[in-house]
Parts: sequence; C-alpha cells; structure tokens
Amino acid sequence: MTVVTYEPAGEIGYIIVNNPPVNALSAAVRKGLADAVAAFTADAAQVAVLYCEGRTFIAGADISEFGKPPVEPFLPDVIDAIESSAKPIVAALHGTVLGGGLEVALGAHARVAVAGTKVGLPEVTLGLMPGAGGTQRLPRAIGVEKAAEVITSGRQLGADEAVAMGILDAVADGDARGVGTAEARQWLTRAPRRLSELPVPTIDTAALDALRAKVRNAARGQVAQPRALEAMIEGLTMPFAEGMKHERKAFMDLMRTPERAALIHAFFAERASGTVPAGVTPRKFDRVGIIGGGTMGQGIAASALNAGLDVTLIERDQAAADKAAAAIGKMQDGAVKRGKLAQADRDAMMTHRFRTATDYAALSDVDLVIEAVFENMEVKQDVFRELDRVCRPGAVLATNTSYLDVNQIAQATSRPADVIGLHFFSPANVMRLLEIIIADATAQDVLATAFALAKKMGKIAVPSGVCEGFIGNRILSAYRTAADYAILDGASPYQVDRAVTGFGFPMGPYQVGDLAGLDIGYATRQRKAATRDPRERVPVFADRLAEAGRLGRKTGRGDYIYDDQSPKGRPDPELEPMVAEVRAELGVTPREFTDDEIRDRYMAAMVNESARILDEQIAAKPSDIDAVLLHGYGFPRHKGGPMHWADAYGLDRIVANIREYAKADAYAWQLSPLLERLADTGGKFADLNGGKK
Ligand code: 3H9
Repeated sequence: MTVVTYEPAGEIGYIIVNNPPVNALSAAVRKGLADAVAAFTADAAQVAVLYCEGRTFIAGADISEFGKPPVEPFLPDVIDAIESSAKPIVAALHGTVLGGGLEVALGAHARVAVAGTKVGLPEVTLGLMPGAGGTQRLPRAIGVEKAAEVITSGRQLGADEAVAMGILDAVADGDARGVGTAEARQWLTRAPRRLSELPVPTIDTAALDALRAKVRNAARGQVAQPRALEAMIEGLTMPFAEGMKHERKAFMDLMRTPERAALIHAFFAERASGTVPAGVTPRKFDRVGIIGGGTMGQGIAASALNAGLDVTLIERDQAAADKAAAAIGKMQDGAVKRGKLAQADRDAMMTHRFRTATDYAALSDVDLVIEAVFENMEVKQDVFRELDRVCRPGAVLATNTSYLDVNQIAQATSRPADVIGLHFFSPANVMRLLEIIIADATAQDVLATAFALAKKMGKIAVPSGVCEGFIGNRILSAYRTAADYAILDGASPYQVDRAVTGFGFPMGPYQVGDLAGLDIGYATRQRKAATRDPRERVPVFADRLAEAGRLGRKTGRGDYIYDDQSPKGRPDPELEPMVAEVRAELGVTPREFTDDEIRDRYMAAMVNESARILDEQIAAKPSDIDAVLLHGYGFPRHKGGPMHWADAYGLDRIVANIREYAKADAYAWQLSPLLERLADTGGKFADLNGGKK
C-alpha cells in the first residue's frame, strides 16, 4: 500500500498520508514524506498542502517500532526537508495531532486545523520527549515557558487554545483538504516562514525555576519530564542545528530507559485487553436501566449519560430517587464547570435522557440493566428475579458486584445466558477500569455487548472469570494480607505505607483502607471466619480498630488521625502500642523490617497471586492483569504493571524470596506453579501475552 502520495493539481500540490489507523510515522511514511517533498520540489505547484486521510492527522511516531534498531530516514531529517522546501508547505490538521505528528506540522510553514482538532506533545507519557524538533521549534513559536508546560504535561490542547498560544495559525470548518486548500491560496505569493529561523525568546528564569520545581514534584520517579525540560533549555542556548542534535541525544537516552519500556507496555496493554469475540455482533444497548442510586449507581448513570445513552434509574422510594437524581445532576454541573460538557447538553441529557422510577416495571423495554445494590447474595438474587420478570427477552442483565459469584446471581433468572458482571470502580464516571465478568452461561453476544458498552463509555475493559474478587480485588486481598503479616511481625502501618508509596503507588494500603472504610475489611473477615483455615493468620489489630469504631476517614480516625490540623491524616501515637499488645497476645516477637523487604513481600504476594489467576484462566493474559492494576489500584504506570515489573525484576528473584518467606509461614507463601515453572525455565510473563501485549 502506498502510504504517502504526492498529487499535482496545478498551482497547489497535495502531500497525502494514508497509513491507518492513526497515520503513525512508520519507516514507510517517513520515506514517503521525503519522496513527496522531493516530488513537490520538482513539480510546477507553488504551494503544497500536507494532510492525512482517515480519522486523524499523524498521531506520532510509530510506537511499535520503539525498542527496535532505528531505520532511516530519521524523522528530524524528514522534517528538515519539509522546512527547507523553497516553496511553502501548509499543514492541514484534523483529529489528534500528537508527538511526531505535531513536530511534522511545526516543520511546515503554516498550520491550519479543522474545528475539533487536538494537538499535543504526549511523549513524556510514554517515558520519552519530543525527538524531532518539538523542544526547539515550539519554544521559538510560543515562548519558552508555554512550550515547557506543553511538553512536560503531555496534555492535549483544543484547537482554539492552540491558536491562542500561537501553535496553530487558524481553525476553520470543513475537511482537512478543503481547509488546507483555502490557506494554501494565501501562500501562492509568499515565501516559506521557518520556525527554526526565529530567534530564541528570552527566558523568564523565575518562571522557569517554578516550573522546574513543579516538574520535579510531579515526576515521582519518572525521568522523562525533568529530562525533557532540561534538554529543551540546554538546546535553546545552542544554534538550532546543535540544539536538534542535543534533543536527539536526550531522546535516544530516554528510549533506552526501563520507564520507557514500561510506559509503552502500559499503552499497548490497555488497548489489547478488550477484544470483542470475532464475528459476534453486540446486542443493542441504547436504553439502560440502573438499579440502585448510591455512589456506584450514580457514577454508572453519569457515565452512561455521558456516553449518550438513555438512563432509567430505579430506587426503592421517591426520596432516594430524588436524592440520586440531584447527585447525578451535580456531577454533570461539575463537568460543565470543568468545561467538559456544554450547559445545553447537560440540561438536555438530564431532561430527555434521564429519569428515575421506583417500580421495576419502568425497565420493561430497556436494552441493558446494571444492578448496583448492596453487596449481598440474597438481595442481588431478589433483584435478578424481579428483572427476569419485567425485562424484555434479550435484554442484557448485568451485576456490578465486586466479589460475589455471578453464576449464582445468574441462577436466580430463567435466562443465565443474558447475565454478565460489569464491575465498575468508584467513582464510576471517573475511573476508567471496567472488569467484565464472564459467567459460565454468558452468551458471546452479551460479552460483545459489554465490550461495546465499555468502548462507548471510554472505559478500559478487562475480561475476568468468576472467582472471589475477580482479578483486581483478589490480587489486592493477597498483597494487603502480606502487608498485614509484616505488621503482625514487627513493621508499622506507617512504614508499610512509606515503602509502598516509595515504590510509586499514590497511597499505601493503610491510607487506602482509611479512605474506603475499615468496616469493609472487617465485614469480609467476619464473613470468612467460619470457613477460615486454622493456619491462616488474622490481622487482629485491624479488627480492634474497627471494633473501636475507628473506621478511617469517615470517623476521623482509623490507622491515621484526620482533623482540621491534618485533613490528609497523621500517624496516631496510640496505634503502635495497640499493635504491640496484639503481637504480645499472639506470642510474636517483633523484628525489624527494611522498607525494601516490605516492598519485596508486597510485590511477591501481588505477582504470586497474579500467576495463580493466570493459571486458573481467570485472566486471559498477563497484560490484562497489568491493565487492571494500573487503572484500578494505582500501580505506578512507569513500572508497567505487576507482570511487566516482575519480568524486569527477575522471576527467579521473586521465587527465591517466596521460598525464603515460606520457611516462616508455609501456608501464606504457597508458590504458584506457573510462577515457579516460568522462573525455572527462564520464561517471562510477557511470553504468555500471545503476540498481543
Ligand atoms: C513520538 O511521536 C516521538 C517523536 O517525538 C519523535 C520521534 C523521533 N504508533 O488508541 P486507539 C494504534 S512518540 C503505533 O485505540 P483512539 C493503537 O495501538 C508518539 N500504533 O484509538 C490501536 O491499535 P489496535 C507520540 C498506534 O481513537 C490503534 O492505533 N504519540 C499509535 O482511542 C487505535 O488506537 C502518542 O503518544 C502510534 N503512535 O485514540 C499518541 N497510536 O487497533 C498515542 C495509536 O491494534 N496514541 N496506535 O489496538 C494515542 O494517544 C491514541 O491512539 C489516539 C487515538 C489519540 C491517537
């Protein structure tokens, strides 16, 4: 397939890129661009319009080429050829103009965009920095501080903001070819205007220092942001050509970092998870019913409304329904305030696409129902019996349970093939993860519907088999247990939180516990007490907190104290004596833990449980587990997820650690046969991704 064509058309020529899906700058596109510029030079046309077919202008370098030996022509040289053209080249943009795509546009002599276009330099989100002139041309176009903000944030800018900043010359309605042609006519008698020839704007050192501090604080172990900023500044002290070489070197250095490998793994992992079964057509899901207007139901309702769906929310009485409706309205007001939703759209959606009801009969003609009521099997089964009675044949019946057996829920109906789990994460209108729980009888087109719904809602969908806690909560329970045991043996919750945040999680397990409420874990332990294996140790200190009414943030006290003086929590001096008392009662002689040992135990538990989940085929592939932990549990993205991290850390080291821990507690540290096998044979989790990440 020809990925770039040059089309002569009189005084205006067209350089057309066509490399689906996102016109990434593969080696063939780079060569094609260089050849097209040469063809334009040889042609009689006075101006060229560079635009793309398909859904977007060039969305960046071809990420799948990263980590492989670079192939000529290199992008900086191609862009240099564009910029050096003696005749003007107009870049006509649409879609998402990102990374190398924006750098190509910055090499052109004018930039116009179709309304709705977004632009940005997101390289830092992949552990990289602009490597084809972005750090040298952009500051010359818009000033150093603004360029630094765009580069280090990696954010996407709307076309209007980009025009106001000076990144784009104009925005217009129409298609890229039309918009580009109109602009090109203005350039028939004009000489090219090259950003590389502009002087370097003066640098406001105070503003720059403030930005440096901000970047350092936000980076939390990531190397790309600070490196991008410094490489940009250093390059700007040099002549343009030298600055470009300096940028390239920094880019290539970052290309070799483990953070870059992890971030690109994360990028592909989250796109490889939600594969719709081949040849299966999803059912219709325009009209959605939601049962339960609590926090979860509200978030799901907002998410469905934002996806353009029609929502009927059922609550037990009118007062509860009104409360839920008001809360959803408020969420949408927030979206209006943040500029994410137009006021008129908000009003229209709440008036015409949203309603509440107290009678299940209101769900008689919906296409899909999501149940989000109290986590109790009897209650859920009652709901599904009702749904079975009122819903039309073919309606998809979904439960938002976070750990209950979806097979048992399905059995309450006469149509288990229509039942599936949709495990949203709270707040459901913000969190991108959606675990899709496939029960024994779930029909393929019901599964396809769930994936289609997730896509429409902008969620990252990960399929999971049925087990207690599914993928995420089951793994969470394993690493939380490892943390509890470290405390029983001598560590403090504060040290565990420090070790875990030191690894890169935004919060440690005890900070998370306080946020979620300590009554949740307590209730789970109570529920499991009767069937607990006597060899399993119990975190009695956690029970003591809950029994004392110290339930976390909501009661002002849990593992931490929360008050006006420390709204985010401060250590409680009474905690350690209480834990010491528990250890004494259990006959444990406390020992010292280093932060590294705590981290190793925490990660070993996470990886071992993940391997079990793979062995049991609860998760389809390791990268799905990475996607779950990255998007539902705060796993640091620049470490790629637990499976990617484990491969990089060394499976043999993890296995050796687990064998060592098992000497003291063989029951808690049972090695996963899959993990053992991989370590013994020099295998990696990545080998199990089956070509897909
Ligand atoms: C860079 O440019 C470096 C330069 O400064 C210097 C170079 C020297 N490459 O996300 P989607 C695939 S760094 C290869 O589902 P959407 C993606 O895997 C790069 N493949 O669609 C998926 O494949 P599949 C800077 C790519 O509409 C398919 O396209 N650029 C690339 O939700 C559809 O993707 C970026 O960081 C790529 N660059 O979102 C932009 N991009 O169908 C990264 C996508 O097999 N990309 N694919 O699963 C994005 O942010 C989004 O993909 C985009 C579209 C917004 C473009």
